[in-house]
Amino acid sequence: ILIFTDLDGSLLDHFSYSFSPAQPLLSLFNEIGVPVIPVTSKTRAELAVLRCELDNHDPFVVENGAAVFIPENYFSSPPAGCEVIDGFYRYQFSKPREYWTDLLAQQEAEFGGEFETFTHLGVEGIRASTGLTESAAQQASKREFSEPVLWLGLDERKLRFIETLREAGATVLQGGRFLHVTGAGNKGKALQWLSEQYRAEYPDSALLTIAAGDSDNDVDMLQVADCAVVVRSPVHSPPEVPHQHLYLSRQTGPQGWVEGVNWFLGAADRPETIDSI
Ligand code: 2M8
Ligand code: MG
Ligand code: MG
Repeated sequence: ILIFTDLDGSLLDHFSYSFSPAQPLLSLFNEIGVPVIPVTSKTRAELAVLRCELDNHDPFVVENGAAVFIPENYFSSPPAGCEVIDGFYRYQFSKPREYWTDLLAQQEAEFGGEFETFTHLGVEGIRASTGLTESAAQQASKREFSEPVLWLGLDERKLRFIETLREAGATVLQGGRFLHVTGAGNKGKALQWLSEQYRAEYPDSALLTIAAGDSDNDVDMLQVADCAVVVRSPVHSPPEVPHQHLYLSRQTGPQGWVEGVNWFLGAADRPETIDSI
Protein backbone atom coordinates (compact mmCIF):
# COMPACT_ATOMS: atom_id res chain seq x y z
CA ILE A 1 0.00 0.00 0.00
CA LEU A 2 1.15 3.50 -0.83
CA ILE A 3 -0.65 6.50 0.61
CA PHE A 4 -0.36 9.74 -1.34
CA THR A 5 -1.73 12.68 0.53
CA ASP A 6 -2.45 16.35 0.14
CA LEU A 7 -1.58 18.34 3.27
CA ASP A 8 -3.59 21.56 3.66
CA GLY A 9 -7.25 20.80 4.26
CA SER A 10 -6.60 17.04 4.10
CA LEU A 11 -3.99 15.67 6.50
CA LEU A 12 -3.71 19.15 8.05
CA ASP A 13 -6.70 21.12 9.31
CA HIS A 14 -7.63 23.99 6.94
CA PHE A 15 -7.53 26.61 9.72
CA SER A 16 -5.15 25.37 12.40
CA TYR A 17 -2.82 23.21 10.24
CA SER A 18 -3.00 20.55 12.97
CA PHE A 19 -2.67 16.85 12.12
CA SER A 20 -3.15 15.53 15.66
CA PRO A 21 -6.34 13.53 14.90
CA ALA A 22 -4.28 11.54 12.37
CA GLN A 23 -1.31 10.99 14.68
CA PRO A 24 -2.23 7.45 15.86
CA LEU A 25 -2.80 6.21 12.31
CA LEU A 26 0.41 7.86 11.08
CA SER A 27 2.38 6.19 13.88
CA LEU A 28 0.88 2.85 12.93
CA PHE A 29 1.86 3.34 9.28
CA ASN A 30 5.37 4.25 10.39
CA GLU A 31 5.60 1.08 12.47
CA ILE A 32 4.34 -1.29 9.82
CA GLY A 33 6.15 0.45 6.95
CA VAL A 34 3.31 1.90 4.90
CA PRO A 35 4.71 4.91 3.04
CA VAL A 36 2.79 8.16 3.49
CA ILE A 37 3.82 10.45 0.67
CA PRO A 38 2.96 14.15 0.99
CA VAL A 39 1.79 15.60 -2.34
CA THR A 40 1.29 19.25 -1.73
CA SER A 41 1.30 22.87 -2.88
CA LYS A 42 3.89 23.50 -0.22
CA THR A 43 7.58 24.15 -0.80
CA ARG A 44 10.60 21.97 -0.08
CA ALA A 45 11.44 24.36 2.78
CA GLU A 46 7.99 23.85 4.34
CA LEU A 47 8.30 20.09 3.91
CA ALA A 48 11.65 20.03 5.68
CA VAL A 49 9.93 21.30 8.82
CA LEU A 50 6.69 19.36 8.43
CA ARG A 51 8.35 16.00 7.78
CA CYS A 52 10.17 16.36 11.10
CA GLU A 53 6.94 17.19 12.90
CA LEU A 54 5.18 14.29 11.20
CA ASP A 55 8.14 11.95 11.75
CA ASN A 56 7.89 11.22 8.03
CA HIS A 57 10.80 9.74 6.09
CA ASP A 58 9.16 8.96 2.78
CA PRO A 59 9.46 10.74 -0.57
CA PHE A 60 7.42 13.88 -1.10
CA VAL A 61 6.03 16.00 -3.91
CA VAL A 62 6.20 19.79 -3.73
CA GLU A 63 4.53 22.77 -5.38
CA ASN A 64 1.59 20.88 -6.84
CA GLY A 65 3.58 18.18 -8.58
CA ALA A 66 6.34 20.44 -9.89
CA ALA A 67 9.07 18.25 -8.36
CA VAL A 68 9.48 14.96 -6.51
CA PHE A 69 12.08 14.44 -3.77
CA ILE A 70 13.28 10.97 -2.69
CA PRO A 71 15.65 10.51 0.28
CA GLU A 72 19.00 9.41 -1.13
CA ASN A 73 19.09 5.92 0.36
CA TYR A 74 15.38 5.20 0.06
CA PHE A 75 15.59 2.96 -3.01
CA SER A 76 18.41 0.51 -3.78
CA SER A 77 19.42 2.39 -6.91
CA PRO A 78 19.02 5.99 -8.08
CA PRO A 79 15.82 6.59 -10.05
CA ALA A 80 16.49 7.58 -13.67
CA GLY A 81 16.39 11.24 -14.62
CA CYS A 82 17.07 12.60 -11.14
CA GLU A 83 19.60 15.07 -9.85
CA VAL A 84 21.08 14.79 -6.37
CA ILE A 85 20.36 17.79 -4.19
CA ASP A 86 20.85 18.15 -0.41
CA GLY A 87 20.51 14.44 0.35
CA PHE A 88 17.60 13.84 -2.03
CA TYR A 89 17.07 12.63 -5.55
CA ARG A 90 15.03 15.29 -7.29
CA TYR A 91 12.87 14.68 -10.32
CA GLN A 92 11.71 17.95 -11.80
CA PHE A 93 8.57 18.39 -13.90
CA SER A 94 8.42 22.18 -14.09
CA LYS A 95 10.59 25.06 -15.18
CA PRO A 96 11.92 27.21 -12.33
CA ARG A 97 9.84 29.81 -10.49
CA GLU A 98 11.39 32.78 -12.35
CA TYR A 99 9.87 31.57 -15.59
CA TRP A 100 6.39 31.78 -14.03
CA THR A 101 6.94 35.08 -12.23
CA ASP A 102 8.09 36.55 -15.57
CA LEU A 103 4.96 35.25 -17.25
CA LEU A 104 2.83 36.74 -14.47
CA ALA A 105 4.59 40.10 -14.78
CA GLN A 106 3.47 40.13 -18.42
CA GLN A 107 -0.15 39.85 -17.27
CA GLU A 108 -0.01 43.20 -15.44
CA ALA A 109 -0.97 45.00 -18.66
CA GLU A 110 -4.31 43.20 -18.96
CA PHE A 111 -5.00 42.18 -15.36
CA GLY A 112 -3.20 44.87 -13.33
CA GLY A 113 -4.76 45.26 -9.86
CA GLU A 114 -6.74 42.05 -10.20
CA PHE A 115 -4.14 39.69 -8.78
CA GLU A 116 -1.36 39.61 -6.23
CA THR A 117 1.61 37.24 -6.48
CA PHE A 118 3.42 35.63 -3.54
CA THR A 119 6.45 37.71 -4.51
CA HIS A 120 4.45 40.91 -4.05
CA LEU A 121 2.67 39.68 -0.94
CA GLY A 122 5.98 39.05 0.80
CA VAL A 123 6.28 37.12 4.04
CA GLU A 124 3.96 39.46 5.94
CA GLY A 125 1.29 39.30 3.22
CA ILE A 126 1.55 35.50 3.08
CA ARG A 127 1.19 35.30 6.84
CA ALA A 128 -1.87 37.55 6.79
CA SER A 129 -3.62 35.67 3.97
CA THR A 130 -2.88 32.14 5.20
CA GLY A 131 -2.78 32.33 8.99
CA LEU A 132 0.62 30.64 8.93
CA THR A 133 3.14 31.63 11.59
CA GLU A 134 5.85 34.05 10.52
CA SER A 135 8.45 31.28 10.15
CA ALA A 136 6.05 29.00 8.27
CA ALA A 137 5.16 31.93 5.97
CA GLN A 138 8.89 32.40 5.44
CA GLN A 139 9.22 28.75 4.35
CA ALA A 140 6.14 29.09 2.12
CA SER A 141 7.71 32.06 0.36
CA LYS A 142 10.69 29.94 -0.76
CA ARG A 143 9.13 28.76 -4.01
CA GLU A 144 11.38 26.97 -6.49
CA PHE A 145 9.06 25.92 -9.33
CA SER A 146 5.78 27.82 -9.07
CA GLU A 147 4.11 31.07 -8.06
CA PRO A 148 0.89 31.24 -6.03
CA VAL A 149 -1.46 34.05 -6.93
CA LEU A 150 -4.25 35.61 -4.90
CA TRP A 151 -7.12 36.53 -7.21
CA LEU A 152 -8.72 39.86 -6.29
CA GLY A 153 -10.99 40.46 -9.27
CA LEU A 154 -14.34 39.14 -10.43
CA ASP A 155 -14.96 35.45 -11.09
CA GLU A 156 -15.50 35.88 -14.86
CA ARG A 157 -12.20 37.70 -15.13
CA LYS A 158 -10.51 34.95 -13.17
CA LEU A 159 -11.52 32.43 -15.84
CA ARG A 160 -10.10 34.70 -18.54
CA PHE A 161 -6.88 35.07 -16.51
CA ILE A 162 -6.52 31.30 -16.15
CA GLU A 163 -7.19 30.78 -19.85
CA THR A 164 -4.57 33.38 -20.82
CA LEU A 165 -1.94 31.74 -18.63
CA ARG A 166 -2.79 28.28 -19.99
CA GLU A 167 -2.46 29.52 -23.55
CA ALA A 168 1.01 30.74 -22.60
CA GLY A 169 1.95 27.20 -21.47
CA ALA A 170 1.31 27.37 -17.74
CA THR A 171 -0.54 24.86 -15.63
CA VAL A 172 -2.92 26.76 -13.35
CA LEU A 173 -4.30 24.92 -10.34
CA GLN A 174 -6.79 26.06 -7.74
CA GLY A 175 -5.64 25.41 -4.18
CA GLY A 176 -7.58 26.15 -1.01
CA ARG A 177 -6.75 29.86 -1.15
CA PHE A 178 -4.49 30.51 -4.13
CA LEU A 179 -4.14 29.86 -7.83
CA HIS A 180 -0.87 28.04 -8.42
CA VAL A 181 0.95 28.87 -11.63
CA THR A 182 3.48 26.25 -12.62
CA GLY A 183 4.78 24.04 -15.43
CA ALA A 184 4.07 20.65 -16.93
CA GLY A 185 3.64 18.71 -13.69
CA ASN A 186 0.58 18.01 -11.65
CA LYS A 187 -0.11 15.84 -8.60
CA GLY A 188 -1.36 12.98 -10.78
CA LYS A 189 1.80 12.79 -12.88
CA ALA A 190 3.88 12.86 -9.71
CA LEU A 191 1.87 9.98 -8.23
CA GLN A 192 2.32 7.93 -11.40
CA TRP A 193 6.03 8.61 -11.66
CA LEU A 194 6.64 7.76 -8.02
CA SER A 195 4.48 4.60 -8.18
CA GLU A 196 6.67 3.41 -11.07
CA GLN A 197 9.75 3.83 -8.88
CA TYR A 198 8.13 1.70 -6.15
CA ARG A 199 7.10 -0.92 -8.73
CA ALA A 200 10.66 -1.10 -10.02
CA GLU A 201 11.93 -1.53 -6.46
CA TYR A 202 9.31 -4.11 -5.45
CA PRO A 203 8.50 -5.95 -8.70
CA ASP A 204 6.82 -8.86 -6.90
CA SER A 205 4.41 -6.81 -4.78
CA ALA A 206 0.98 -5.78 -5.94
CA LEU A 207 0.94 -2.14 -4.97
CA LEU A 208 -2.32 -0.46 -4.07
CA THR A 209 -2.35 3.33 -4.23
CA ILE A 210 -4.65 5.39 -2.03
CA ALA A 211 -4.78 9.16 -2.58
CA ALA A 212 -6.40 11.75 -0.32
CA GLY A 213 -7.21 15.37 -1.17
CA ASP A 214 -9.76 18.13 -0.65
CA SER A 215 -9.43 20.58 -3.56
CA ASP A 216 -9.45 20.93 -7.34
CA ASN A 217 -5.66 20.72 -7.48
CA ASP A 218 -5.98 17.17 -6.10
CA VAL A 219 -8.27 15.86 -8.84
CA ASP A 220 -5.47 14.65 -11.14
CA MET A 221 -3.98 12.66 -8.28
CA LEU A 222 -7.31 11.29 -7.03
CA GLN A 223 -8.19 10.12 -10.54
CA VAL A 224 -5.05 8.08 -11.13
CA ALA A 225 -4.96 6.42 -7.69
CA ASP A 226 -6.60 3.02 -7.19
CA CYS A 227 -8.64 4.44 -4.32
CA ALA A 228 -9.63 8.08 -3.88
CA VAL A 229 -10.42 9.73 -0.57
CA VAL A 230 -12.07 13.13 -0.98
CA VAL A 231 -11.65 14.89 2.33
CA ARG A 232 -14.58 17.17 2.97
CA SER A 233 -13.65 20.85 3.26
CA PRO A 234 -15.10 23.26 5.82
CA VAL A 235 -14.85 26.12 3.30
CA HIS A 236 -15.64 24.84 -0.18
CA SER A 237 -17.63 22.14 -1.95
CA PRO A 238 -15.86 18.87 -2.74
CA PRO A 239 -14.12 18.65 -6.13
CA GLU A 240 -15.78 16.52 -8.79
CA VAL A 241 -13.76 13.35 -9.26
CA PRO A 242 -14.87 10.71 -11.73
CA HIS A 243 -13.71 7.51 -9.99
CA GLN A 244 -15.04 4.01 -9.37
CA HIS A 245 -13.53 3.70 -5.91
CA LEU A 246 -14.19 7.00 -4.25
CA TYR A 247 -15.03 7.84 -0.67
CA LEU A 248 -16.20 11.30 0.37
CA SER A 249 -15.56 11.78 4.07
CA ARG A 250 -18.30 12.99 6.36
CA GLN A 251 -15.82 14.76 8.64
CA THR A 252 -13.42 17.51 7.51
CA GLY A 253 -9.61 17.79 7.60
CA PRO A 254 -7.52 15.21 9.47
CA GLN A 255 -10.59 13.51 10.98
CA GLY A 256 -11.97 13.04 7.49
CA TRP A 257 -8.56 11.83 6.32
CA VAL A 258 -8.51 9.10 8.97
CA GLU A 259 -12.12 8.20 8.22
CA GLY A 260 -11.44 7.84 4.47
CA VAL A 261 -8.13 6.00 4.69
CA ASN A 262 -9.58 3.59 7.26
CA TRP A 263 -12.57 3.02 5.05
CA PHE A 264 -10.38 1.73 2.23
CA LEU A 265 -8.28 -0.32 4.63
CA GLY A 266 -11.44 -1.99 5.85
CA ALA A 267 -10.80 -0.71 9.36
CA ALA A 268 -13.92 1.45 9.58
CA ASP A 269 -17.55 0.50 9.76
CA ARG A 270 -18.87 0.40 6.27
CA PRO A 271 -21.54 3.11 5.99
CA GLU A 272 -24.96 2.03 4.72
CA THR A 273 -24.54 4.12 1.63
CA ILE A 274 -21.32 5.49 0.25
CA ASP A 275 -21.52 9.24 -0.11
CA SER A 276 -21.10 10.13 -3.71
CA ILE A 277 -20.47 13.46 -5.31
C1 2M8 B 1 -0.62 27.64 -0.34
O1 2M8 B 1 -1.22 26.43 -0.73
C2 2M8 B 1 -2.58 26.16 -0.41
C3 2M8 B 1 -2.88 24.75 -0.84
O2 2M8 B 1 -4.18 24.43 -0.97
C4 2M8 B 1 -3.55 27.13 -1.06
O3 2M8 B 1 -3.48 27.37 -2.27
O4 2M8 B 1 -4.40 27.62 -0.33
C5 2M8 B 1 0.89 27.53 -0.54
O5 2M8 B 1 1.43 28.78 -0.54
C6 2M8 B 1 1.59 26.75 0.53
O6 2M8 B 1 2.97 26.87 0.35
C7 2M8 B 1 1.16 27.26 1.89
O7 2M8 B 1 1.72 26.46 2.90
C8 2M8 B 1 -0.35 27.24 2.00
C9 2M8 B 1 -0.81 27.77 3.34
O8 2M8 B 1 -2.20 27.81 3.44
O9 2M8 B 1 -0.92 28.03 0.98
MG1 MG C 1 -5.66 20.87 0.15
MG1 MG D 1 -2.35 21.33 -1.12
